Amino acid sequence: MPLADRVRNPALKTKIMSAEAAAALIPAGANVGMSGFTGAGYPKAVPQALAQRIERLHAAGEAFRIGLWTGASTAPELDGALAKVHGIEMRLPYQSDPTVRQQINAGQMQYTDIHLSHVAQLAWFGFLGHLDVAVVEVAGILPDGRLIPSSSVGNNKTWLDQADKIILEVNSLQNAGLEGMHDIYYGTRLPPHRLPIPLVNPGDRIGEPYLTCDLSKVVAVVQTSQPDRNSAFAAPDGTSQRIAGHLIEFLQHEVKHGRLPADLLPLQSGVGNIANAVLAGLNDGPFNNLTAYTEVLQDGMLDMLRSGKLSMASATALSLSPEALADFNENIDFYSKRIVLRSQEISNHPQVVRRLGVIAMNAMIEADLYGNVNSTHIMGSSIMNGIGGSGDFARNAYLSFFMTPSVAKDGAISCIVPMVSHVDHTEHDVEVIVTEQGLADLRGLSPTQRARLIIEKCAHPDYRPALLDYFERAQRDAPGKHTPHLLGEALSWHARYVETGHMLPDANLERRLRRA
Ligand code: 0RQ
Repeated sequence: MPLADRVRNPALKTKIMSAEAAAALIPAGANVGMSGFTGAGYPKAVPQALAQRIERLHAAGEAFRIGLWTGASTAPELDGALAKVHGIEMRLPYQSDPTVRQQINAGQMQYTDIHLSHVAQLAWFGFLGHLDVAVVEVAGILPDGRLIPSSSVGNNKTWLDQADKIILEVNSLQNAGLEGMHDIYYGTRLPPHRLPIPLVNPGDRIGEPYLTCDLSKVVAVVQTSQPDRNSAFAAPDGTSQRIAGHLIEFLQHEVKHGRLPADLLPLQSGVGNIANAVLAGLNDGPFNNLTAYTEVLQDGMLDMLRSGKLSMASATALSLSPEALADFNENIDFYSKRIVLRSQEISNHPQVVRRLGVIAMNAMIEADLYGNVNSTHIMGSSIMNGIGGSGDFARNAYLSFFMTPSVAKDGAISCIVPMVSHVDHTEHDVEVIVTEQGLADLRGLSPTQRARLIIEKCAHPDYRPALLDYFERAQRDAPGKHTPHLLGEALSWHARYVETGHMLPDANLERRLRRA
């Protein structure tokens, strides 16, 4: 559809202006709710124009920063551009941008890392502050003013409902065939008036294909024609393939023992290399007629839809490489019958995740001997990305996997440690831990039973003796024998890395460090 035909509402046509003019409508100190989820469907022109404006104002000695709220991560044109000019005061609920990360960890930017399903409710109750402006990318505007959502939905419904002013970016490069793929549920009520969400199968449509907003709040319509981030995925490496192999073998074992149906249960998969390797493994694996109830639909899921292994996928965003996007655009009629894109409060809703019995598969930074998982922090104090949707799914899933290579930084750090340096998922939410070494099924086990299994199955052989040594001494010397810890020593694993650059797998380390 040509650019001019994307804005079909006469009143909104009169609001068409340049990105610069639209960016000038955002006041200093505003909280701005922007679209965007895992590099899909984020506004491209207005944030860059805003960044240029901020740069000019800063050069003239004027203070100008905003609160930036999104669905999840965005891209260099949004997070990157605004961070580079020091234009973000507060960021929420998720990020994965190197400049944003650096400024958060330097204490120059506030960051509120939130379960993605919680954001809409927090905004509705005003806990995040007042939302001044929404900047939302759409694929088109219908004659009656309804909005065709773009390649992600995220929190757009909430931002459009809550903001005082709305700026729409109409991106003509988004496939016109996206129309009809979305399901926007307007039935959410606030407590105590909530009703069950009427979604019982991953592919159910319970809402409408369009976003709506109060048209009198729209202050600008900006036309763009720019692609999403579309990062390429690295081909699965040996480590990821081994992790995927353990996981798929375990699923087969569960089917054999009648604990999972032959077509499994709806899948949730995080993003990244390991997740993609698992999906590639499932695509070549023995299971058929699978479904997905997930947050992000990446290349691996598209492959499974094409091969017929996956019959239906529900998500809130697409996150595709350039090759996968080309395939998606070419075959959009095929995919639009098999993909439903929803608001993130529904794609990640605890009620629905529990009802469907989702199989959650997420990556982590480290796990400890008792099954607590750190997904967000490096060495306990520096943020990597954020909890994202991992908690929404892990806590409520039928089966919750956390996966990591057994070591990081070329073997200098063990990803299995005595005590995690930061806890995102507690021992109560983590059911299966997988590394390339093996898989530990922790269900029904006590803390000490878990510790033995995690060391035996998941730890790298270089670190196994030191972990076992710690565990045995903790069992002997800890005051409590339920979750035995030597508190003074537990986190010294991380301190050792900071001091020595290597998390020495040697139980005599302390003595040696004292001698050095
Ligand atoms: O560092 O970037 O300097 O090389 O952490 O690790 O191995 O590249 O793994 O990209 O799959 O990310 C948990 C961060 C894994 C991600 C996490 C270092 C490592 C590297 C990244 P470098 P990898 P991945 C749905 C689900 C939370 C959100 C979530 C994530 C960097 O999966 O953000 O699950 N999850 N969402 O070297 C020190 C360790 C380390 C370590 C890894 N033990 N100690 N550094 N690293 N382990 C999707 C959404 O919610 C949108």
